Amino acid sequence: MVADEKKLQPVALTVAGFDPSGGAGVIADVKTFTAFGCFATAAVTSLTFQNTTGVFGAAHQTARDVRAQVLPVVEDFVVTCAKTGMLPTREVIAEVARLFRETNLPAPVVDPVVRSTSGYDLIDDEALNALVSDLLPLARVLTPNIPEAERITGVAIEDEEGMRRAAGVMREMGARAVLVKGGHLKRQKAAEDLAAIDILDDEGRVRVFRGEWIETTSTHGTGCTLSAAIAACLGRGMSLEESSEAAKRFVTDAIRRAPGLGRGHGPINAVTS
Ligand code: PXL
Repeated sequence: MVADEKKLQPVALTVAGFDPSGGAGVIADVKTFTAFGCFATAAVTSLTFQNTTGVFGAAHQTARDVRAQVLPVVEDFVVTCAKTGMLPTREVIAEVARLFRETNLPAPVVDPVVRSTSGYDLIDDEALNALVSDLLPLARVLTPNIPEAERITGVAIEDEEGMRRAAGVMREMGARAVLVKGGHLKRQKAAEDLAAIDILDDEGRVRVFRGEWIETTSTHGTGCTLSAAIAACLGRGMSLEESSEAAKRFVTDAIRRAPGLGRGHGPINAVTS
């Protein structure tokens, strides 16, 4: 019985940055994979130096070292679901795209991480271009927030209509599916009840998710947690639509249960109660 359960446990892989303060990156991903019953594996693309008040620097890993982390895992385990987070350089992105093309890794949830909540650029312009050309076509779904969607598409987003338009543009750029997260809308435009809206365009099928808006500064790691939760749910056999809905609920609960740590943008609590 126990052996059977273990055999059935999906293996999840994250390829992302490391946040020593635990709120974002691979620590958030591993907690989230675990909360959804997946066995967590991780490859680190960048060691960041940060806490809730800011990002103070980063030691990006080489493409070779990222490959050297991922390959042994893929050669030994059948990875059921995967996500990418912070991919800091063009070289790392090209290598990660090669790994997804050349191995039996499943199509990843791609979180196009560009900038930290505190305003630190986690990747450079060249890397963003590579992300669009190399990784966007391989993704099961791309999960940009509003600033990321604006930077990728050049579309200025001020409302739900703008989010739909940007999602459509990213689909035209070759993405199979796009989930545009509306969490930044309220801060940008003080729009009443638009803030907790996310829009999913899955191969042209558009769905709007409306979640409760929680007024808080504890939002560090929400993007990492959401994309990891979507990957985990896909790994458990749920559809992308079901996965997105369950992931949004998980993030909303995690924000509500934030531990209240730190003096800046505090972490959320990505665990099941
Ligand atoms: O939330 C974006 C993000 C992703 N990955 C890592 C981060 C951050 C933000 O700080 O540190 C490692």
